[in-house]
Amino acid sequence: FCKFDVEDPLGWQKSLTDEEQAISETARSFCQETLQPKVLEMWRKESWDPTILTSLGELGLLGPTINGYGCAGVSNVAYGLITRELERVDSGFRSMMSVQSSLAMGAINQFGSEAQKEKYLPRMAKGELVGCFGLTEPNHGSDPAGMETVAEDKGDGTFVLNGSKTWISSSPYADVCVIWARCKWDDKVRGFLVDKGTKGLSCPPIKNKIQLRASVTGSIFLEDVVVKRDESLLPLARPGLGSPFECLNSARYGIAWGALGALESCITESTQYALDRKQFKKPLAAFQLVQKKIVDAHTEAALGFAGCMLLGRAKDNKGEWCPQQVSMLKRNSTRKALEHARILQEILGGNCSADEYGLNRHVANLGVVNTYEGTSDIHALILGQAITGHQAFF
Ligand code: TGC
Ligand code: FAD
Repeated sequence: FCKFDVEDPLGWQKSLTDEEQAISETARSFCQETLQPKVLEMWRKESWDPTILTSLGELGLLGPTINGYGCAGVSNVAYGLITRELERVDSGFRSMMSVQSSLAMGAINQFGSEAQKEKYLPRMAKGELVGCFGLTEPNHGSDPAGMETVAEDKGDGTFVLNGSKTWISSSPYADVCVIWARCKWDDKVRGFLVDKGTKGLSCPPIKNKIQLRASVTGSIFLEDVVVKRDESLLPLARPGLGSPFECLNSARYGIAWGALGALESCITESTQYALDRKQFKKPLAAFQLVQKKIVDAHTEAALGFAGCMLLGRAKDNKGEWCPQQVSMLKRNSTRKALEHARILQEILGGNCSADEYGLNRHVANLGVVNTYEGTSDIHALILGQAITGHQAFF
């Protein structure tokens, strides 16, 4: 037999390449040495620290799967390892990175013109320019097909955008907003790039969140915003929702890894607490009920990572993968992480109220991680349709 490895019970990490191992270690060192000491103050103040993105950029961790344009061009497994390390500290940091990388840079890389890629991607890869992704609207979250934001073609090489987006990660600090809007001429959704400072664009923050406080979230208001066709329209985005959903596939895949990173952090902290704290003259860790909580969480984290690894390798080997697999893992990781983080929180007793314990932040954050990028129930319906052949959305 091999020795039981508490850090990697099922041995999925043994198949990482040397490069993936090195990227994971780089990400872990940065997250533990630089982000971990900052997170509590950022959480309390709901603050934004621009040096986080520039530091991630210096390490080659932004838009990491993109080839060229100053990006590292690493594997999808490596991308998952990065989100795991960021979310081990706080889901807000992973959110910041995945919105920049998968949603904003991803949209420009996949659907932008060469000029747009040259203009934005190298500086976004360095973290000098911040991107955001505006899909959700006040009246349309799970059903973006009902989108009310509109684009009108003025016939002189310009479009006029009107509408509003809500709950948009990083929008108050974004230098470029990816805006999905319904085009008046054919009723189809297309993507537009809108630079900060454009007349009629405003992105106020949404303050006093009770989850994800270490990530800044805002609205986007577009009032008669005039943009130039060549500079703004993403020419390769297919008319319709398929293109924004392709960006979501990548971000949801990253969340599948990241949420398990948050769960790992909860396991580490609660296990140490259980070893240190004594009741009835014994460490909490010596009680059967406490051990069961820790074992159940370990098991789900290990199984979850094994699934993420399978999907990551399928993506890397240009093998067969499909969005429903991403839905299954995004849903499973976020549900299991939230369920078990809540159970592990019981080990802290009255300290479950203290924000100094990262576990309490993770429990709060994981509520929103279950919700954005498609709620748990929306992913259940995507899978339900694939399994039964019946769509049950409406
Ligand atoms: P439906 O008719 O099924 O599809 C419309 C078109 O899209 C295509 N498609 C996809 N393409 C690529 N990948 C996917 N995953 C795709 N899913 C669908 C589809 O083939 C079709 O193409 P075409 O060529 O026929 O036009 O769409 P529907 O309107 O019925 O919607 C289905 C539903 C409910 C599953 C979808 O609307 C959905 O996923 N809703 C959830 C919305 C969501 O996830 N929003 C996320 C906003 S971004 C965010 O939350 C960022 S959080 C910050 C962070 O990540 O940290
Ligand atoms: P709703 O769609 O109103 O859903 C409410 C409830 O109804 C949910 O439980 C849902 O599962 C359920 N429901 C809806 N339809 C059905 C159905 N057909 N059958 C059964 N149940 C149903 N969006 C962006 O575009 N960009 C971002 O950067 C971004 N960042 C975010 C950051 C934060 C902190 C948060 C909280 C949200 C963010 N979002 C972002 C928005 C997020 O994607 C949406 O909140 C999410 O898609 C859900 O939409 P909604 O809030 O409108 O909920």
